Amino acid sequence: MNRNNFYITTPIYYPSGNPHMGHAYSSIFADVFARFKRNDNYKVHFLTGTDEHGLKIQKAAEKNSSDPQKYCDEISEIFKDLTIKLNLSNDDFIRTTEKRHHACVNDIWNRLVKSGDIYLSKYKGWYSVSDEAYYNSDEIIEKNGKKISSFSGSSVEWVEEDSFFFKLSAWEKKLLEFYDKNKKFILPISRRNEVVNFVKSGLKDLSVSRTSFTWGIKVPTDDKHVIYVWLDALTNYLSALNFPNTNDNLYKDFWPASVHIIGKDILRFHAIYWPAFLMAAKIQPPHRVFSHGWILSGEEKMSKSKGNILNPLEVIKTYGIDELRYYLMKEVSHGSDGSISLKSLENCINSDLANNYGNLCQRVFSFVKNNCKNRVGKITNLSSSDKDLIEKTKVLTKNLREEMDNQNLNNYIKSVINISFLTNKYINDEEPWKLKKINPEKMNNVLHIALEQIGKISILLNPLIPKKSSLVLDSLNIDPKLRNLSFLDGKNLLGDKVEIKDLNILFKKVS
Ligand code: ME8
Repeated sequence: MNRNNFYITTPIYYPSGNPHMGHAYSSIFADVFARFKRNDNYKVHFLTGTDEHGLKIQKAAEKNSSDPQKYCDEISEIFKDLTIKLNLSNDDFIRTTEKRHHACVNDIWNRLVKSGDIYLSKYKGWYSVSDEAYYNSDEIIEKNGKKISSFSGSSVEWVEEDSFFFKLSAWEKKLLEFYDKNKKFILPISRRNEVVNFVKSGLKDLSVSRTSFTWGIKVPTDDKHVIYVWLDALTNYLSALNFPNTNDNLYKDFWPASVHIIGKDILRFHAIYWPAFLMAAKIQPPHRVFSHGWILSGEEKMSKSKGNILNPLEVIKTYGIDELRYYLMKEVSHGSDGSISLKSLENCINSDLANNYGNLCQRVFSFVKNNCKNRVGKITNLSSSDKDLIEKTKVLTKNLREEMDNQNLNNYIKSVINISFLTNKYINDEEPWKLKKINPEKMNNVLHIALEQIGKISILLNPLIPKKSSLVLDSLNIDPKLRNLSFLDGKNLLGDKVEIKDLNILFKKVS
């Protein structure tokens, strides 16, 4: 893969109910990086989709008295619609019931058989349908007379059935070597440590087929078995690149994936099983798995089964999509869990969007309209306060690429909002309204610098608030082709003379 290509994925969602804020969070988080890289002139492929096989989906379909395929067709549409409502810039939406995916899963299965990593035996142990996960006995506790997983809190059932196994235990040492060589394969570091310790404590072989239900991809050589849904689901990242056709441009351009964005509940699958499957199949593992925390409502994970859901579509209707996107990305610290509430959403909209960035844009645009007929001339010279603002902006933008390369979105947002704050302060200090009479040349310089700052801030905020930032960039008359991050390398965004268009109010304060 070319260094200027970037392949990013979200988890593919279970179509087992309506999308909730956790889904919105995972998707928007990935979308921000896809957009940032596109703005930095990378060739980007951004994938999302639905994970449609397994017992969990079969049961959800039965509960709705529906055939699983019909059920998935309906719910998958709802998730597809979510990508539009969230303004995701995904290049593809994969469904694991598609033909291209079946072909890919079959190929991976055959590779694992060929490498000698699969054998037939019998599974006896605990299984959680809601997590689609096997658990060891020491991971099971009892609560209110029910057996549950101590890891996820989901209820488990005892399963005994014929099953093919993947020789995961044989990959223990190779996985540890792989983690050691690729220090940033799992981020944040706390999650990496968790995984390394888990692998060091010993891996058991993994059951990779089920015989007690039928909704899945059949094992190519034994149709009594369906392939374990996680082996099936993880493979979506390859089938979307037309694997096994390794001559396909998508595969050549984008594999290995730059980063899989996932929630911490599915870290084991991505950071242990997936690289082991791939190494066994003689395919390079991805560069990174980034595991974000959970969105909490109070102290609990927000999820359908817990009934504590803030509906993203309702929030979008009331507050707006850019507002929700910004809030989720700003408020939840990305490696850890975060609580969300309508109150803190409103505070965030008011403080960062309405009072800071929105106010900066509004005051400068309306001043230039009312006092300069929307035109600002060339900068004639720079005062010490102009230089100070430019220098501070340079310092704050210096590490932004690196922050984004490490998924440090919180630091990124902090720096950008700080630039906006400093620019507002610069306007307060320079008082262009007083300069109009006493020093129009200086007023022109101040406004030019303020517009340049607004342009840069808008491009930097674009991955987070694509709609509103584009309105500002349109009003600044910046050609869409030039809305990239080359100013980080010292280039100016605006020409010598600037002609702007009127800008309507961007963010209304909420109370
Ligand atoms: O796990 N906060 O699908 P899924 C943050 N099909 N993230 C949350 C969340 C919350 N409250 N609730 C869910 C699956 N998520 C599999 C993925 S990938 C090959 C297969 C996140 O619909 C969760 O962590 O249950 C996961 O990353 C994503 O939403 C999809 O969850």
